[in-house]
Amino acid sequence: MPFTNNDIADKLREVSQLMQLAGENRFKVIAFDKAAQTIEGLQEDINDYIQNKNLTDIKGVGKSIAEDIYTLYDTGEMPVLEDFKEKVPEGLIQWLDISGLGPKNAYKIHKELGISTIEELKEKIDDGSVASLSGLGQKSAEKIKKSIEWMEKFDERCRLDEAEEIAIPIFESLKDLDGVQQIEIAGSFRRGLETIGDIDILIAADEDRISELFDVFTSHDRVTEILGRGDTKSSVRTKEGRQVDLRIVKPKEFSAALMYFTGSKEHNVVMRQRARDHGMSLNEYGLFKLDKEGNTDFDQPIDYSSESDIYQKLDLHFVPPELREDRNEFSIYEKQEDFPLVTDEEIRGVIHAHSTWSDGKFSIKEMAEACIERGYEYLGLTDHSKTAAYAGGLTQDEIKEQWEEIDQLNEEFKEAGTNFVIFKGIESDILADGSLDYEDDILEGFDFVIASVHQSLNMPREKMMERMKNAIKNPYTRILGHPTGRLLLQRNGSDLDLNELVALAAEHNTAIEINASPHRLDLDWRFGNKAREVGMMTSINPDAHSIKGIDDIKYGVRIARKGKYGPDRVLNAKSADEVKAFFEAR
Ligand code: DGT
Ligand code: CA
Ligand code: CA
Ligand code: ZN
Repeated sequence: MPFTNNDIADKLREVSQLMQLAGENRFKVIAFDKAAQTIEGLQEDINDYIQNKNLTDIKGVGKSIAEDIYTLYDTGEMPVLEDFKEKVPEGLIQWLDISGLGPKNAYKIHKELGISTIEELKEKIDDGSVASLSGLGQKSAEKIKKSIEWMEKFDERCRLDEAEEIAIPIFESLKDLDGVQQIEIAGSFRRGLETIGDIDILIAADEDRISELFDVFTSHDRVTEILGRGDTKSSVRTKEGRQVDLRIVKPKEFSAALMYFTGSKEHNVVMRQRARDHGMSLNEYGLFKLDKEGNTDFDQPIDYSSESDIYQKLDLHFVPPELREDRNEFSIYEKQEDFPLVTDEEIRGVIHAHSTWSDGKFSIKEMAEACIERGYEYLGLTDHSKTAAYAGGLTQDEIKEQWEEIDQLNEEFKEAGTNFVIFKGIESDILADGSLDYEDDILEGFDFVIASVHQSLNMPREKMMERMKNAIKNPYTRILGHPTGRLLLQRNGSDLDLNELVALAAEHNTAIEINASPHRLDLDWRFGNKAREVGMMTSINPDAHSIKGIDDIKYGVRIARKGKYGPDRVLNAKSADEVKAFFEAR
Protein backbone atom coordinates (compact mmCIF):
# COMPACT_ATOMS: atom_id res chain seq x y z
CA MET A 1 0.00 0.00 0.00
CA PRO A 2 1.67 3.31 -1.00
CA PHE A 3 1.75 6.15 1.50
CA THR A 4 2.64 9.77 1.00
CA ASN A 5 5.57 11.25 2.92
CA ASN A 6 3.06 13.19 4.99
CA ASP A 7 1.03 10.10 5.86
CA ILE A 8 4.11 8.46 7.28
CA ALA A 9 5.28 11.60 9.07
CA ASP A 10 1.82 11.93 10.66
CA LYS A 11 1.95 8.37 11.94
CA LEU A 12 5.43 8.80 13.41
CA ARG A 13 4.41 12.04 15.07
CA GLU A 14 1.37 10.35 16.51
CA VAL A 15 3.62 7.66 17.97
CA SER A 16 5.87 10.27 19.56
CA GLN A 17 2.89 12.04 21.11
CA LEU A 18 1.32 8.87 22.41
CA MET A 19 4.69 7.81 23.83
CA GLN A 20 4.81 11.04 25.77
CA LEU A 21 1.31 10.47 27.09
CA ALA A 22 2.40 7.01 28.14
CA GLY A 23 5.42 8.40 29.98
CA GLU A 24 7.83 6.66 27.62
CA ASN A 25 11.58 7.26 27.58
CA ARG A 26 12.45 10.74 26.29
CA PHE A 27 15.01 9.58 23.74
CA LYS A 28 12.54 7.31 22.02
CA VAL A 29 10.06 10.15 21.84
CA ILE A 30 12.62 12.43 20.26
CA ALA A 31 13.68 9.77 17.77
CA PHE A 32 10.15 9.45 16.42
CA ASP A 33 9.57 13.17 16.34
CA LYS A 34 12.81 13.76 14.48
CA ALA A 35 12.10 11.03 11.96
CA ALA A 36 8.66 12.57 11.37
CA GLN A 37 10.19 15.98 10.73
CA THR A 38 12.79 14.62 8.34
CA ILE A 39 10.33 12.59 6.31
CA GLU A 40 7.94 15.50 6.11
CA GLY A 41 10.63 17.66 4.58
CA LEU A 42 12.03 14.93 2.35
CA GLN A 43 12.16 15.84 -1.33
CA GLU A 44 12.15 12.28 -2.64
CA ASP A 45 9.19 9.94 -2.52
CA ILE A 46 9.42 7.77 0.60
CA ASN A 47 8.04 4.84 -1.39
CA ASP A 48 11.30 4.67 -3.34
CA TYR A 49 13.20 4.16 -0.12
CA ILE A 50 10.70 1.58 1.04
CA GLN A 51 11.01 -0.37 -2.18
CA ASN A 52 14.81 -0.24 -2.10
CA LYS A 53 14.80 -1.15 1.59
CA ASN A 54 17.19 1.71 2.29
CA LEU A 55 15.15 3.89 4.66
CA THR A 56 18.10 4.03 7.05
CA ASP A 57 19.95 6.09 4.43
CA ILE A 58 17.68 8.93 5.47
CA LYS A 59 19.37 10.95 8.18
CA GLY A 60 17.37 10.61 11.39
CA VAL A 61 15.70 7.33 10.49
CA GLY A 62 17.17 4.54 12.59
CA LYS A 63 16.89 0.81 12.13
CA SER A 64 13.90 0.24 14.36
CA ILE A 65 11.83 3.09 12.91
CA ALA A 66 12.70 1.85 9.43
CA GLU A 67 11.32 -1.56 10.39
CA ASP A 68 8.13 0.07 11.67
CA ILE A 69 7.67 1.78 8.32
CA TYR A 70 8.30 -1.39 6.31
CA THR A 71 5.68 -3.18 8.41
CA LEU A 72 3.24 -0.34 7.87
CA TYR A 73 3.79 -0.62 4.16
CA ASP A 74 3.37 -4.39 4.12
CA THR A 75 0.44 -4.73 6.51
CA GLY A 76 -1.21 -1.31 6.62
CA GLU A 77 -0.57 -1.12 10.35
CA MET A 78 2.28 0.10 12.48
CA PRO A 79 2.47 -2.17 15.54
CA VAL A 80 4.22 0.38 17.73
CA LEU A 81 1.40 2.85 17.03
CA GLU A 82 -1.30 0.28 17.75
CA ASP A 83 0.47 -0.68 20.98
CA PHE A 84 0.48 2.85 22.25
CA LYS A 85 -3.11 3.43 21.19
CA GLU A 86 -3.97 0.52 23.47
CA LYS A 87 -1.83 1.80 26.31
CA VAL A 88 -3.08 5.39 26.34
CA PRO A 89 -6.68 6.02 27.43
CA GLU A 90 -8.76 7.36 24.56
CA GLY A 91 -9.89 10.51 26.36
CA LEU A 92 -6.32 11.44 27.07
CA ILE A 93 -5.46 11.47 23.38
CA GLN A 94 -7.91 14.35 22.96
CA TRP A 95 -5.84 16.36 25.41
CA LEU A 96 -3.25 16.72 22.68
CA ASP A 97 -5.61 19.13 20.95
CA ILE A 98 -5.55 21.51 23.90
CA SER A 99 -3.09 24.14 22.78
CA GLY A 100 -0.55 25.08 25.42
CA LEU A 101 -0.99 21.91 27.47
CA GLY A 102 1.60 19.69 25.79
CA PRO A 103 2.06 15.96 26.20
CA LYS A 104 4.45 16.29 29.11
CA ASN A 105 2.06 18.15 31.38
CA ALA A 106 -0.83 16.09 30.10
CA TYR A 107 0.97 12.99 31.31
CA LYS A 108 1.73 14.54 34.66
CA ILE A 109 -1.88 15.60 35.27
CA HIS A 110 -3.21 12.28 34.09
CA LYS A 111 -0.87 10.32 36.31
CA GLU A 112 -0.97 12.39 39.46
CA LEU A 113 -4.70 13.11 39.46
CA GLY A 114 -5.77 9.83 37.90
CA ILE A 115 -7.99 11.44 35.27
CA SER A 116 -8.16 11.00 31.51
CA THR A 117 -11.07 12.93 30.03
CA ILE A 118 -11.51 16.59 29.18
CA GLU A 119 -14.55 16.78 31.46
CA GLU A 120 -12.50 15.54 34.42
CA LEU A 121 -9.71 17.90 33.51
CA LYS A 122 -12.11 20.86 33.62
CA GLU A 123 -13.32 19.77 37.08
CA LYS A 124 -9.80 19.41 38.41
CA ILE A 125 -8.89 22.84 37.12
CA ASP A 126 -11.94 24.36 38.82
CA ASP A 127 -11.26 22.71 42.19
CA GLY A 128 -7.64 23.84 42.17
CA SER A 129 -6.03 20.40 41.91
CA VAL A 130 -4.25 21.12 38.64
CA ALA A 131 -2.82 24.38 39.96
CA SER A 132 -1.40 22.59 42.98
CA LEU A 133 0.71 20.19 40.93
CA SER A 134 4.43 20.96 40.93
CA GLY A 135 5.52 22.81 37.83
CA LEU A 136 2.00 23.90 36.87
CA GLY A 137 0.51 26.58 39.14
CA GLN A 138 -2.53 28.84 38.91
CA LYS A 139 -1.45 30.64 35.77
CA SER A 140 -0.91 27.48 33.76
CA ALA A 141 -4.17 26.03 34.99
CA GLU A 142 -6.09 29.09 33.82
CA LYS A 143 -4.34 28.98 30.48
CA ILE A 144 -5.33 25.36 29.99
CA LYS A 145 -8.89 26.19 30.91
CA LYS A 146 -9.01 28.97 28.39
CA SER A 147 -7.57 26.71 25.71
CA ILE A 148 -10.28 24.15 26.37
CA GLU A 149 -12.94 26.84 26.02
CA TRP A 150 -11.41 27.99 22.74
CA MET A 151 -11.14 24.46 21.50
CA GLU A 152 -14.76 23.72 22.26
CA LYS A 153 -15.84 26.89 20.57
CA PHE A 154 -13.70 26.43 17.49
CA ASP A 155 -14.21 22.75 16.93
CA GLU A 156 -17.05 23.76 14.67
CA ARG A 157 -14.65 25.02 12.02
CA CYS A 158 -11.31 23.96 10.58
CA ARG A 159 -8.52 25.57 8.57
CA LEU A 160 -8.46 25.61 4.79
CA ASP A 161 -5.57 23.13 4.60
CA GLU A 162 -7.35 20.74 6.95
CA ALA A 163 -10.52 20.97 4.87
CA GLU A 164 -8.45 20.28 1.77
CA GLU A 165 -7.06 17.09 3.27
CA ILE A 166 -10.61 15.84 3.72
CA ALA A 167 -12.35 17.28 0.69
CA ILE A 168 -9.86 16.37 -2.03
CA PRO A 169 -9.65 12.60 -1.36
CA ILE A 170 -13.44 12.34 -1.15
CA PHE A 171 -13.80 14.40 -4.32
CA GLU A 172 -11.23 12.18 -6.08
CA SER A 173 -13.04 9.03 -5.04
CA LEU A 174 -16.27 10.28 -6.63
CA LYS A 175 -15.24 12.17 -9.71
CA ASP A 176 -14.59 9.28 -12.07
CA LEU A 177 -17.53 7.13 -11.07
CA ASP A 178 -20.02 6.07 -13.73
CA GLY A 179 -22.85 8.51 -14.04
CA VAL A 180 -21.04 11.54 -12.60
CA GLN A 181 -21.51 14.20 -15.28
CA GLN A 182 -20.18 17.17 -13.33
CA ILE A 183 -18.73 17.54 -9.86
CA GLU A 184 -17.49 20.48 -7.80
CA ILE A 185 -16.67 21.22 -4.20
CA ALA A 186 -18.90 24.21 -3.41
CA GLY A 187 -19.50 26.24 -0.22
CA SER A 188 -16.89 28.20 1.69
CA PHE A 189 -14.22 25.84 0.37
CA ARG A 190 -14.79 26.98 -3.20
CA ARG A 191 -14.78 30.57 -2.05
CA GLY A 192 -11.36 30.03 -0.44
CA LEU A 193 -12.45 31.17 2.99
CA GLU A 194 -9.71 30.86 5.63
CA THR A 195 -11.83 28.57 7.82
CA ILE A 196 -14.42 26.02 6.80
CA GLY A 197 -17.52 24.85 8.64
CA ASP A 198 -18.66 21.91 6.58
CA ILE A 199 -17.68 20.69 3.13
CA ASP A 200 -20.29 20.80 0.37
CA ILE A 201 -19.88 18.57 -2.67
CA LEU A 202 -22.20 18.81 -5.63
CA ILE A 203 -22.70 16.25 -8.39
CA ALA A 204 -24.76 16.30 -11.57
CA ALA A 205 -26.15 12.82 -12.27
CA ASP A 206 -29.27 11.11 -13.49
CA GLU A 207 -31.71 9.99 -10.84
CA ASP A 208 -31.11 6.27 -11.29
CA ARG A 209 -27.44 6.75 -10.34
CA ILE A 210 -28.01 8.48 -7.04
CA SER A 211 -28.25 5.44 -4.84
CA GLU A 212 -24.95 3.89 -5.99
CA LEU A 213 -23.17 7.20 -5.67
CA PHE A 214 -24.37 7.63 -2.11
CA ASP A 215 -23.21 4.09 -1.37
CA VAL A 216 -19.68 4.96 -2.44
CA PHE A 217 -19.77 8.27 -0.58
CA THR A 218 -20.99 6.88 2.74
CA SER A 219 -18.54 4.00 2.68
CA HIS A 220 -15.45 6.17 2.11
CA ASP A 221 -12.47 5.33 4.37
CA ARG A 222 -12.66 8.61 6.22
CA VAL A 223 -16.34 8.36 7.12
CA THR A 224 -17.08 7.40 10.71
CA GLU A 225 -20.75 8.28 10.90
CA ILE A 226 -23.61 8.67 8.44
CA LEU A 227 -25.58 11.68 9.58
CA GLY A 228 -28.31 11.43 7.01
CA ARG A 229 -29.28 10.04 3.65
CA GLY A 230 -32.23 11.30 1.68
CA ASP A 231 -33.25 11.33 -1.96
CA THR A 232 -30.79 13.95 -3.14
CA LYS A 233 -28.60 14.74 -0.14
CA SER A 234 -26.43 12.69 2.14
CA SER A 235 -24.30 13.91 5.04
CA VAL A 236 -21.47 12.16 6.80
CA ARG A 237 -18.99 12.88 9.55
CA THR A 238 -15.33 12.09 8.87
CA LYS A 239 -12.84 10.78 11.38
CA GLU A 240 -11.56 14.34 11.79
CA GLY A 241 -15.02 15.29 13.06
CA ARG A 242 -15.85 17.28 9.92
CA GLN A 243 -19.25 17.14 8.23
CA VAL A 244 -19.40 16.57 4.48
CA ASP A 245 -22.62 17.09 2.52
CA LEU A 246 -23.07 15.51 -0.88
CA ARG A 247 -25.93 16.78 -3.02
CA ILE A 248 -26.82 15.17 -6.32
CA VAL A 249 -28.81 17.32 -8.72
CA LYS A 250 -30.27 16.93 -12.18
CA PRO A 251 -27.68 17.72 -14.85
CA LYS A 252 -29.64 20.66 -16.19
CA GLU A 253 -29.89 22.20 -12.71
CA PHE A 254 -26.19 21.87 -11.94
CA SER A 255 -25.04 25.42 -12.62
CA ALA A 256 -27.84 27.03 -10.65
CA ALA A 257 -27.27 24.62 -7.78
CA LEU A 258 -23.52 25.24 -7.92
CA MET A 259 -24.09 28.96 -7.73
CA TYR A 260 -26.51 28.56 -4.85
CA PHE A 261 -24.36 26.18 -2.81
CA THR A 262 -21.19 28.13 -3.43
CA GLY A 263 -22.77 31.06 -1.67
CA SER A 264 -22.07 33.07 0.21
CA LYS A 265 -25.53 33.52 1.64
CA GLU A 266 -24.98 37.25 1.42
CA HIS A 267 -23.99 37.03 -2.25
CA ASN A 268 -27.05 34.86 -2.95
CA VAL A 269 -29.39 37.34 -1.34
CA VAL A 270 -28.21 40.09 -3.66
CA MET A 271 -28.39 37.79 -6.69
CA ARG A 272 -31.97 36.81 -5.89
CA GLN A 273 -33.01 40.43 -5.59
CA ARG A 274 -31.23 41.21 -8.82
CA ALA A 275 -33.16 38.44 -10.55
CA ARG A 276 -36.44 39.90 -9.26
CA ASP A 277 -35.46 43.32 -10.55
CA HIS A 278 -35.03 41.65 -13.96
CA GLY A 279 -38.46 39.98 -13.74
CA MET A 280 -36.98 36.62 -12.89
CA SER A 281 -36.61 34.29 -9.96
CA LEU A 282 -33.30 32.63 -9.07
CA ASN A 283 -33.08 29.63 -6.78
CA GLU A 284 -31.09 26.42 -6.42
CA TYR A 285 -33.12 24.78 -9.22
CA GLY A 286 -32.59 27.44 -11.84
CA LEU A 287 -33.77 30.70 -13.26
CA PHE A 288 -37.51 31.15 -13.85
CA LYS A 289 -39.93 33.80 -15.03
CA LEU A 290 -42.14 35.49 -12.47
CA ASP A 291 -45.88 35.12 -12.86
CA LYS A 292 -48.35 37.99 -12.64
CA GLU A 293 -48.44 37.82 -8.87
CA GLY A 294 -44.67 38.01 -8.79
CA ASN A 295 -44.22 34.37 -7.78
CA THR A 296 -41.78 31.92 -9.31
CA ASP A 297 -43.34 30.31 -12.35
CA PHE A 298 -41.73 26.87 -12.44
CA ASP A 299 -43.45 26.20 -15.77
CA GLN A 300 -41.44 28.95 -17.39
CA PRO A 301 -37.77 28.10 -16.87
CA ILE A 302 -35.15 30.23 -18.55
CA ASP A 303 -32.39 28.26 -20.24
CA TYR A 304 -28.81 28.67 -19.07
CA SER A 305 -25.71 26.62 -19.74
CA SER A 306 -23.26 27.68 -17.05
CA GLU A 307 -22.80 29.90 -14.01
CA SER A 308 -21.37 32.48 -16.33
CA ASP A 309 -24.54 32.38 -18.36
CA ILE A 310 -26.69 33.01 -15.29
CA TYR A 311 -24.56 35.99 -14.32
CA GLN A 312 -24.88 37.33 -17.84
CA LYS A 313 -28.66 37.09 -17.79
CA LEU A 314 -28.52 39.34 -14.74
CA ASP A 315 -26.21 41.82 -16.49
CA LEU A 316 -23.10 40.73 -14.68
CA HIS A 317 -19.82 39.25 -15.78
CA PHE A 318 -18.75 35.98 -14.16
CA VAL A 319 -17.83 36.61 -10.53
CA PRO A 320 -14.93 34.38 -9.41
CA PRO A 321 -16.00 32.27 -6.41
CA GLU A 322 -13.45 33.92 -4.10
CA LEU A 323 -15.21 37.24 -4.53
CA ARG A 324 -18.74 36.10 -3.76
CA GLU A 325 -19.00 37.73 -0.36
CA ASP A 326 -21.12 40.79 -1.12
CA ARG A 327 -18.19 43.09 -0.66
CA ASN A 328 -18.34 45.30 -3.66
CA GLU A 329 -18.10 42.52 -6.27
CA PHE A 330 -21.37 43.54 -7.93
CA SER A 331 -20.27 47.03 -8.78
CA ILE A 332 -17.01 45.66 -10.21
CA TYR A 333 -18.52 42.90 -12.36
CA GLU A 334 -21.28 45.07 -13.72
CA LYS A 335 -18.57 46.76 -15.72
CA GLN A 336 -15.30 44.93 -15.91
CA GLU A 337 -14.98 41.44 -17.27
CA ASP A 338 -11.24 41.36 -16.83
CA PHE A 339 -10.70 42.48 -13.31
CA PRO A 340 -7.24 41.00 -12.79
CA LEU A 341 -6.75 38.81 -9.76
CA VAL A 342 -3.35 37.32 -9.03
CA THR A 343 -2.90 33.64 -9.98
CA ASP A 344 -0.55 30.87 -8.81
CA GLU A 345 1.28 31.00 -12.13
CA GLU A 346 2.04 34.69 -11.72
CA ILE A 347 4.04 34.18 -8.53
CA ARG A 348 7.70 34.54 -9.47
CA GLY A 349 9.57 34.37 -6.22
CA VAL A 350 9.54 33.37 -2.56
CA ILE A 351 9.79 36.07 0.06
CA HIS A 352 9.93 35.33 3.80
CA ALA A 353 11.63 32.03 4.46
CA HIS A 354 13.78 30.69 7.27
CA SER A 355 16.88 28.51 7.13
CA THR A 356 18.86 26.49 9.66
CA TRP A 357 20.56 29.77 10.59
CA SER A 358 17.49 30.39 12.78
CA ASP A 359 14.55 28.00 13.19
CA GLY A 360 14.20 26.62 9.66
CA LYS A 361 14.80 22.97 8.89
CA PHE A 362 16.90 23.36 5.73
CA SER A 363 20.06 25.18 4.70
CA ILE A 364 19.91 28.30 2.54
CA LYS A 365 21.17 26.26 -0.39
CA GLU A 366 18.50 23.60 0.06
CA MET A 367 15.78 26.22 0.30
CA ALA A 368 17.11 27.99 -2.81
CA GLU A 369 17.27 24.76 -4.78
CA ALA A 370 13.69 23.94 -3.77
CA CYS A 371 12.65 27.36 -5.09
CA ILE A 372 14.49 26.79 -8.36
CA GLU A 373 12.88 23.39 -8.74
CA ARG A 374 9.48 25.05 -8.42
CA GLY A 375 10.34 27.54 -11.13
CA TYR A 376 10.78 30.56 -8.87
CA GLU A 377 13.31 33.25 -9.76
CA TYR A 378 14.35 34.50 -6.34
CA LEU A 379 14.35 33.81 -2.62
CA GLY A 380 14.05 36.58 -0.04
CA LEU A 381 15.65 34.84 2.92
CA THR A 382 14.57 36.16 6.31
CA ASP A 383 15.83 34.42 9.41
CA HIS A 384 14.84 35.70 12.83
CA SER A 385 16.55 38.66 14.46
CA LYS A 386 18.50 38.65 17.71
CA THR A 387 15.66 39.33 20.17
CA ALA A 388 13.94 36.17 18.97
CA ALA A 389 16.56 34.12 20.78
CA TYR A 390 14.05 31.31 21.35
CA ALA A 391 13.85 30.92 17.55
CA GLY A 392 17.60 31.08 17.00
CA GLY A 393 17.66 34.77 16.13
CA LEU A 394 20.90 35.93 14.50
CA THR A 395 23.64 37.88 16.27
CA GLN A 396 25.50 40.58 14.36
CA ASP A 397 28.43 38.25 13.75
CA GLU A 398 26.18 35.53 12.41
CA ILE A 399 24.54 38.00 10.05
CA LYS A 400 27.87 38.81 8.50
CA GLU A 401 28.69 35.15 8.07
CA GLN A 402 25.29 34.55 6.52
CA TRP A 403 25.82 37.38 4.06
CA GLU A 404 29.05 35.76 2.94
CA GLU A 405 27.27 32.48 2.37
CA ILE A 406 24.56 34.20 0.32
CA ASP A 407 27.12 36.12 -1.75
CA GLN A 408 28.86 32.87 -2.53
CA LEU A 409 25.65 31.08 -3.49
CA ASN A 410 24.63 33.97 -5.73
CA GLU A 411 28.05 33.78 -7.35
CA GLU A 412 27.56 30.07 -7.97
CA PHE A 413 24.16 30.64 -9.57
CA LYS A 414 25.67 33.25 -11.83
CA GLU A 415 28.54 31.02 -12.90
CA ALA A 416 26.19 28.13 -13.59
CA GLY A 417 23.95 30.39 -15.63
CA THR A 418 21.01 29.82 -13.28
CA ASN A 419 18.49 32.62 -13.36
CA PHE A 420 18.14 32.87 -9.60
CA VAL A 421 19.06 35.29 -6.85
CA ILE A 422 18.87 35.21 -3.08
CA PHE A 423 18.02 38.49 -1.39
CA LYS A 424 19.55 39.12 2.03
CA GLY A 425 16.67 39.76 4.34
CA ILE A 426 15.85 39.54 8.01
CA GLU A 427 12.60 39.09 9.89
CA SER A 428 13.26 41.72 12.48
CA ASP A 429 11.25 41.64 15.66
CA ILE A 430 9.30 44.82 16.27
CA LEU A 431 10.31 45.75 19.80
CA ALA A 432 7.82 47.09 22.32
CA ASP A 433 8.35 50.71 21.25
CA GLY A 434 8.12 49.88 17.57
CA SER A 435 11.82 50.03 16.81
CA LEU A 436 13.66 47.36 14.87
CA ASP A 437 16.06 44.85 16.33
CA TYR A 438 19.47 46.09 15.08
CA GLU A 439 21.37 49.34 14.75
CA ASP A 440 21.11 51.22 11.47
CA ASP A 441 24.56 50.20 10.25
CA ILE A 442 23.49 46.54 10.29
CA LEU A 443 20.02 47.24 8.88
CA GLU A 444 21.72 49.10 6.07
CA GLY A 445 23.46 45.94 4.93
CA PHE A 446 20.30 43.92 4.25
CA ASP A 447 18.57 43.98 0.89
CA PHE A 448 15.30 44.23 2.79
CA VAL A 449 13.69 43.94 6.21
CA ILE A 450 10.43 42.27 7.17
CA ALA A 451 9.26 43.68 10.49
CA SER A 452 7.06 41.42 12.61
CA VAL A 453 5.74 41.29 16.14
CA HIS A 454 6.50 38.05 17.96
CA GLN A 455 6.17 39.08 21.59
CA SER A 456 3.68 41.11 23.66
CA LEU A 457 0.92 40.87 21.06
CA ASN A 458 -1.70 41.84 23.58
CA MET A 459 -0.68 45.38 24.35
CA PRO A 460 -3.63 47.80 24.57
CA ARG A 461 -4.89 48.99 21.19
CA GLU A 462 -3.45 52.47 21.43
CA LYS A 463 0.03 51.28 22.39
CA MET A 464 -0.04 48.52 19.82
CA MET A 465 -1.02 51.03 17.12
CA GLU A 466 1.90 53.29 18.04
CA ARG A 467 4.22 50.32 17.87
CA MET A 468 2.97 49.22 14.45
CA LYS A 469 2.93 52.72 13.04
CA ASN A 470 6.55 53.23 14.07
CA ALA A 471 7.51 49.99 12.39
CA ILE A 472 5.69 50.90 9.17
CA LYS A 473 7.25 54.35 9.08
CA ASN A 474 10.76 53.06 9.68
CA PRO A 475 12.56 53.51 6.35
CA TYR A 476 14.28 50.14 6.66
CA THR A 477 10.96 48.26 6.92
CA ARG A 478 9.99 47.14 3.43
CA ILE A 479 7.36 44.61 4.47
CA LEU A 480 5.24 44.34 7.58
CA GLY A 481 4.98 40.64 8.56
CA HIS A 482 1.80 38.88 9.81
CA PRO A 483 0.28 42.15 11.06
CA THR A 484 -2.07 40.82 13.74
CA GLY A 485 -0.17 37.70 14.81
CA ARG A 486 -3.39 35.71 14.84
CA LEU A 487 -3.38 31.92 14.72
CA LEU A 488 -6.60 30.82 13.10
CA LEU A 489 -8.98 29.00 15.47
CA GLN A 490 -6.31 29.19 18.16
CA ARG A 491 -5.47 32.71 19.12
CA ASN A 492 -6.87 36.13 18.33
CA GLY A 493 -4.53 38.67 16.86
CA SER A 494 -3.50 42.01 18.30
CA ASP A 495 -6.16 44.66 18.73
CA LEU A 496 -5.49 47.05 15.82
CA ASP A 497 -7.17 49.47 13.47
CA LEU A 498 -6.01 47.75 10.32
CA ASN A 499 -7.69 50.17 7.94
CA GLU A 500 -5.51 52.89 9.37
CA LEU A 501 -2.37 50.76 9.10
CA VAL A 502 -3.19 49.77 5.52
CA ALA A 503 -3.48 53.44 4.57
CA LEU A 504 -0.28 54.32 6.43
CA ALA A 505 1.61 51.49 4.73
CA ALA A 506 0.50 52.70 1.32
CA GLU A 507 1.59 56.22 2.18
CA HIS A 508 5.06 55.06 3.23
CA ASN A 509 5.41 52.60 0.37
CA THR A 510 5.72 49.72 2.83
CA ALA A 511 4.11 46.44 1.81
CA ILE A 512 1.97 44.44 4.23
CA GLU A 513 2.40 40.74 3.67
CA ILE A 514 -0.34 38.21 3.31
CA ASN A 515 1.25 35.53 5.42
CA ALA A 516 0.33 32.45 3.43
CA SER A 517 0.65 29.91 6.22
CA PRO A 518 -2.82 28.37 6.52
CA HIS A 519 -2.51 28.92 10.27
CA ARG A 520 -2.30 32.67 9.77
CA LEU A 521 -3.56 34.09 6.45
CA ASP A 522 -2.78 37.47 7.94
CA LEU A 523 -3.37 40.27 6.58
CA ASP A 524 -7.01 39.25 6.39
CA TRP A 525 -8.65 39.51 2.96
CA ARG A 526 -11.41 41.65 4.46
CA PHE A 527 -9.08 44.66 4.30
CA GLY A 528 -8.65 44.15 0.57
CA ASN A 529 -11.10 46.86 -0.44
CA LYS A 530 -9.26 49.41 1.66
CA ALA A 531 -5.90 48.22 0.33
CA ARG A 532 -7.17 48.59 -3.23
CA GLU A 533 -8.52 52.05 -2.56
CA VAL A 534 -5.20 53.32 -1.20
CA GLY A 535 -2.99 51.26 -3.53
CA MET A 536 -1.28 49.23 -0.83
CA MET A 537 1.26 46.64 -1.99
CA THR A 538 1.21 43.15 -0.56
CA SER A 539 3.56 40.21 -0.84
CA ILE A 540 2.30 36.63 -0.65
CA ASN A 541 4.75 35.20 1.82
CA PRO A 542 4.95 31.54 2.85
CA ASP A 543 6.95 32.20 6.03
CA ALA A 544 8.49 28.85 5.13
CA HIS A 545 10.37 26.99 7.83
CA SER A 546 10.84 23.98 5.56
CA ILE A 547 10.75 23.12 1.89
CA LYS A 548 7.17 21.94 2.21
CA GLY A 549 6.27 25.29 3.74
CA ILE A 550 7.07 27.03 0.45
CA ASP A 551 3.99 25.46 -1.06
CA ASP A 552 1.76 27.33 1.38
CA ILE A 553 1.97 30.17 -1.13
CA LYS A 554 -1.12 28.71 -2.79
CA TYR A 555 -3.26 29.48 0.27
CA GLY A 556 -1.97 33.02 0.26
CA VAL A 557 -2.87 33.38 -3.41
CA ARG A 558 -6.46 32.38 -2.66
CA ILE A 559 -6.65 34.96 0.09
CA ALA A 560 -5.04 37.61 -2.11
CA ARG A 561 -7.66 36.90 -4.76
CA LYS A 562 -10.37 37.26 -2.14
CA GLY A 563 -8.76 40.56 -1.20
CA LYS A 564 -8.94 41.67 -4.87
CA TYR A 565 -5.19 42.02 -5.40
CA GLY A 566 -4.07 41.96 -9.01
CA PRO A 567 -0.49 40.99 -9.91
CA ASP A 568 0.45 44.68 -10.05
CA ARG A 569 0.02 44.97 -6.28
CA VAL A 570 1.73 41.71 -5.35
CA LEU A 571 5.45 42.17 -4.83
CA ASN A 572 6.43 38.57 -5.51
CA ALA A 573 4.49 38.54 -8.76
CA LYS A 574 7.21 40.91 -10.03
CA SER A 575 10.60 40.19 -11.54
CA ALA A 576 13.75 40.04 -9.40
CA ASP A 577 14.80 43.44 -10.77
CA GLU A 578 11.50 45.03 -9.92
CA VAL A 579 11.59 43.53 -6.44
CA LYS A 580 15.11 44.85 -5.99
CA ALA A 581 13.96 48.30 -7.04
CA PHE A 582 11.11 48.13 -4.53
CA PHE A 583 13.53 47.15 -1.77
CA GLU A 584 15.86 50.00 -2.67
CA ALA A 585 13.13 52.63 -2.85
CA ARG A 586 12.91 53.14 0.88
P1 DGT B 1 -19.38 27.15 6.17
O1 DGT B 1 -19.82 25.78 5.85
O2 DGT B 1 -19.91 27.66 7.45
O3 DGT B 1 -17.91 27.32 6.10
O4 DGT B 1 -19.98 28.16 5.06
P2 DGT B 1 -20.74 27.85 3.71
O5 DGT B 1 -20.77 29.12 2.96
O6 DGT B 1 -20.17 26.67 3.03
O7 DGT B 1 -22.22 27.60 4.20
P3 DGT B 1 -23.16 26.32 4.22
O8 DGT B 1 -22.41 25.05 4.19
O9 DGT B 1 -24.08 26.52 5.36
O10 DGT B 1 -24.01 26.46 2.91
C1 DGT B 1 -23.43 26.34 1.63
C2 DGT B 1 -23.98 27.41 0.75
O11 DGT B 1 -25.38 27.19 0.52
C3 DGT B 1 -23.92 28.80 1.32
O12 DGT B 1 -22.69 29.42 1.08
C4 DGT B 1 -25.03 29.48 0.58
C5 DGT B 1 -26.05 28.40 0.40
N1 DGT B 1 -27.09 28.51 1.44
C6 DGT B 1 -27.24 27.68 2.47
N2 DGT B 1 -28.27 28.08 3.23
C7 DGT B 1 -28.75 29.21 2.66
C8 DGT B 1 -29.81 30.13 2.97
O13 DGT B 1 -30.52 29.97 3.95
N3 DGT B 1 -29.98 31.18 2.13
C9 DGT B 1 -29.20 31.37 1.04
N4 DGT B 1 -29.43 32.42 0.28
N5 DGT B 1 -28.21 30.56 0.73
C10 DGT B 1 -27.99 29.49 1.52
CA1 CA C 1 -20.09 24.58 3.94
CA1 CA D 1 -23.25 22.56 4.16
ZN1 ZN E 1 8.85 34.21 9.64
